[in-house]
Amino acid sequence: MDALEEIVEQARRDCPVCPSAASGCGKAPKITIAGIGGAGCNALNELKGIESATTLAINTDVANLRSIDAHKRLLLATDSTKGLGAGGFPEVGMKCAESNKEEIAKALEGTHLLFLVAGLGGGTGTGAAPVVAEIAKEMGATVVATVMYPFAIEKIRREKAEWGLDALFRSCDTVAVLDHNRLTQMVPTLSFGQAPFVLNNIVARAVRGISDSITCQALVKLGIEDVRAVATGGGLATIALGQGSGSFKVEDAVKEMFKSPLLESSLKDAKGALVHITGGQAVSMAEIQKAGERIRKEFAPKTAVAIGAHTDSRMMDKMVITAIATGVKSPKIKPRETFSDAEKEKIAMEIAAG
Ligand SMILES: Nc1nc2c(ncn2[C@@H]2O[C@H](COP(=O)(O)OP(=O)(O)OP(=O)(O)O)[C@@H](O)[C@H]2O)c(=O)[nH]1
Ligand SMILES: [Mg+2]
Repeated sequence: MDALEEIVEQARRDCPVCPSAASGCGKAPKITIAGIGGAGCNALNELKGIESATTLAINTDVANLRSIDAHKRLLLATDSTKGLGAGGFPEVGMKCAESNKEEIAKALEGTHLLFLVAGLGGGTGTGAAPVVAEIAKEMGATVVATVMYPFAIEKIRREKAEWGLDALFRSCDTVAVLDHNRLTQMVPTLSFGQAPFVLNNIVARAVRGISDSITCQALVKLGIEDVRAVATGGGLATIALGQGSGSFKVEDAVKEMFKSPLLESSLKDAKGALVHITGGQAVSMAEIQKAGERIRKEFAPKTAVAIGAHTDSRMMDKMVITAIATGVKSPKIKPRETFSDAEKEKIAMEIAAG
């Protein structure tokens, strides 16, 4: 073994799971990941132990908040909701957020980049997320919403989801949509009950990957300004994952990623992409570079691609890629105008009728 090989061996042995764990994240930009409503807060439980961002659980439902492991928890309390949730009414969720603007602003203080996570179709996530986004934008943060879209059979929820999307497109830089229907198309064996947990996990992986790449001593570090450049005016986005191991890990991981956007859309036409590559101990820097080159080649030449990478010693020979692709087009998501009073009334009556 020559000198270089010996140093490489030693690095392999001593390399911590996340280099940031040993070095600390220093004076990094402040990233907040806010879960809003039941689904958004549940997704935060998948981010236990995260150091690169502050997790903030926001809900009108005190019982759900108690079950969430987050750095900060904020109850949107009003006299009418009494900590029992917004009952499926986005307008109630919106009012609760508006009545607690100061508390929300305080919880977001100093944030440069905000990831909002919510399930659309209920009252709190749908109604409060756009208000939280507006507050963060006023404070100068870049806001990326990652939202989960209801199943086709949940007709009333979908109408509310469209209402929420419309508001989010107005208030956020980027709105990444993950569609429950698309997931169950991609994995037909998945049950109705399992799908939400899978999406929570995917959202958590994607935001954690980007966050770790910005604030930690990543193998390939993402600059906050690169992330902001891709996210600003990003419009409709989605998330995709790919993985591989063995001799063709790079080819397999990249191929899977481009095949697997969690919203019916083509990643190749994306305006921008925030990509995070995680490689196990046995994955070489050359393989990570090769993956980066391949990813850039697969996207259209105009796509602005920002790539970060980490080593995870628990993964050995495996490579996992997560991407948030912005500026995509989807036949399913056509943000509509805000509902008229008559439409809101119609929806309220349909909900009351069950
Ligand atoms: N992906 C995912 N979706 C969920 C989860 N929980 C609920 N959902 C879906 O997300 C949408 C919104 O539900 P919730 O988040 O429970 O609603 P909420 O925002 O808390 O609103 P209220 O309960 O009315 O105050 C619905 O379509 C649910 O089916 C979850 O843990 N993960
Ligand atoms: Mg709820």
